[in-house]
Amino acid sequence: DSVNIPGWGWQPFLEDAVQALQPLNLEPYPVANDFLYKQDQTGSKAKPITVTTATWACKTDKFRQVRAACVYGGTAASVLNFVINPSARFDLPFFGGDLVTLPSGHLLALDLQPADKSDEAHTQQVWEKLIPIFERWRSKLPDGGPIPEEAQPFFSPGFLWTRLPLGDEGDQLINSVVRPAFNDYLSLYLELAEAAKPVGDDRRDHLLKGQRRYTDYRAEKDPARGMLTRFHGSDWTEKYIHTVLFDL
Ligand code: DBV
Repeated sequence: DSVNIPGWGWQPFLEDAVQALQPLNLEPYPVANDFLYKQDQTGSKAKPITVTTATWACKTDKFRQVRAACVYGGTAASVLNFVINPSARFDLPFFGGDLVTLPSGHLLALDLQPADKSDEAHTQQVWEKLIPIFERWRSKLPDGGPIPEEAQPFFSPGFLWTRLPLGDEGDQLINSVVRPAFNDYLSLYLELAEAAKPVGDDRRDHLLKGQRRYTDYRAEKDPARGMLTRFHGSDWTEKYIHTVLFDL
């Protein structure tokens, strides 16, 4: 029902998310076997490191796809990339969480990302509720620094983005700030989804177009491409990105 990779540090976050989704009627979201659990060796011949990429996915009546990409390669990498893709029948943003540990430190991103940032009917109600939550947690974290200009259309003003050092100091902030922030963002998202009413065909088509722009951008610019290619090869990685991670 969840993912179990021995030693994987993001397990509690995925368990919180799966728990929060429990009240919904979760249906299976099929993922081909080769992408459900992929294990390879990386590193040198003398010091091989086993890397595992596992995928958890489901859907509901309002969510086209809920999926977690979980990567664990010991000290080399540990990632939870968690995305909720709403059905275009509902005027909802995406839920996006990117929790990344690399030898250089932690990179943490949380957001409710718009399908169309310029559309007030799509953004205003979300941002009103999101910004107070964002302010509360942002004040407790260092800023993650600039993100590419071209990525701006896909982020909300509630984009929580930080880099933390490895070790006790980072771990403390992950437990006391990042985990509750993740849960606050997710519970706001689920609250918005619960209240959402189906939209008409024209609105659906408009939202779908925005969702496609977002998904195409994420697939094209996936920052994990290099890492996944190193771990599992380019054929597997391209298929994973296009048919599982960003499959709209
Ligand atoms: N990012 C993904 C998927 C991943 C993943 C599917 C399966 O979209 C991991 C794994 N993100 C990942 C890795 C890195 C980042 C970085 C491995 C480090 C890349 C590296 O340094 O080699 C947020 N993630 C990033 C960066 C940003 C985001 C801004 C830094 C990019 C850079 O410095 O070039 N990802 C981005 C984002 C969301 C997201 C806003 C949604 C909230 O998932």
